Amino acid sequence: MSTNLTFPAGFIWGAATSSYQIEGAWKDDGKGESIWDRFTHTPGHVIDNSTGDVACDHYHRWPEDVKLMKSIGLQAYRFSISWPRILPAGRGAINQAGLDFYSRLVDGLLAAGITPFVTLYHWDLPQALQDLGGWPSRGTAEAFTEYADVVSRHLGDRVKHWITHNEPWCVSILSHQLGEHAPGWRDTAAAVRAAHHVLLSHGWAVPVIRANSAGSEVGITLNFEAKLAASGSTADIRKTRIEDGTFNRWFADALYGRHYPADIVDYYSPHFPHGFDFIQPGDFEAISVPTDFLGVNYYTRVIVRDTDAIDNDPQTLFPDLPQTEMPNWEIFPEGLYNLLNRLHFEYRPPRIYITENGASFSDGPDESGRIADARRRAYLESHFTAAHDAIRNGVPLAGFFVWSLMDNFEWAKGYDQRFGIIWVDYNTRQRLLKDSAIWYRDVIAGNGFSPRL
Ligand code: GCO
Repeated sequence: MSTNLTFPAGFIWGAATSSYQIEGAWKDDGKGESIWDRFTHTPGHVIDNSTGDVACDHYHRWPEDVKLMKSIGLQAYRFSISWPRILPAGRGAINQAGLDFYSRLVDGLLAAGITPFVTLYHWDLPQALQDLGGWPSRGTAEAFTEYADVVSRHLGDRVKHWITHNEPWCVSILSHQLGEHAPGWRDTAAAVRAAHHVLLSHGWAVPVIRANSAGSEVGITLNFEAKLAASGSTADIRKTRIEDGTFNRWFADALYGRHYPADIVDYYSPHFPHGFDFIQPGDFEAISVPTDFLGVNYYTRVIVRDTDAIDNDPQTLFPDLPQTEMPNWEIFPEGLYNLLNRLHFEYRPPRIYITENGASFSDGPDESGRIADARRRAYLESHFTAAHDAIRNGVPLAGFFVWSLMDNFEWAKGYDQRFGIIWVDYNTRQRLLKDSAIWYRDVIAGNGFSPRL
């Protein structure tokens, strides 16, 4: 028997994108260079050496994109602002054309009845600030606060939902320790400093945004992965705890007033022979400023095995687990349920939005132009169900943003991975609704759905 899953009244259904992944127009109308422009223009960083120079050309096609959002019935749209479009040199002179672009977009969304959720930083740091040291340097946190001030002063009358940062783990560890994202560093100490300054800049920006945007909600988006030890061995369990700590707890603990977790401070300390001297008095108070919501990005689970431990026994083998087309991204909706409960019970954010969840599947148009992406629909359905279960369990989940509104530039994976509920033809830039978008339209209209069992 299929049960109708109805969400609470007022639950917000949306979709998400980010500036560098969709806008293109990388040097139009006075925009400055970003670290992603520099990174993609340097061969070897992106799987197919593609760039976001044109991407989905959303910068020019946004009116059509807003129409598509309206046709799906989206209630909210999460997008990010390109910092170097607003402040080409990172600080100082304002590029009015950049502000005007976002101002028109916000007006267009509001006219279509779509609530804008603005992310201030989704990774496209002005290259000029990178040249001064980037996130490992404290000055970047000051610059971010000025940037947040400029944007919220200009859009704050109409934008009432603000996300300071998207995924500080990616900004810091993935980009500065693992070298996979811009600026491509491999320096653990720099990565930990970057993480601190990203969090600090969040803390400094929140009161500034509040002052400029009366009655607004302000929060931050973290990415979480479910981490599971591959076996009951001491080595695997220890490694899993460290992965959970560096990925999940480091950020949430600091934001919710617990400073950094002691076990991970120990873990990082060999990289800081002179101590964590980049942490200054007052920093943790700033970082743990109360916020209105926590944004949660969730995609997958990671099974952790300590391959360095020589005597790592016993070994447990997992059967083939269902995956999306992102290499090794398992489909694990229970992880979302567990995560939402964990966040609610451990950190008590007043409200949670899932600011990203979705799946990469490459299904494209058949001869009639139909895109039968049944696997994406099934992925979303299972994760919506997990979200519904969490709400029933008391989690204050207030909205769900599907990643992504449209196929786009998937960072180091280039255009190979398609996360959109809208298909983008990268030759013509034509857009087509996939079946998942049509199904999502019905979910939104009915504020729920009947799961296919
Ligand atoms: C992230 C980003 C998105 C990605 C998405 C799929 O989580 O990496 O917020 O920009 O495109 O997550 O990988």
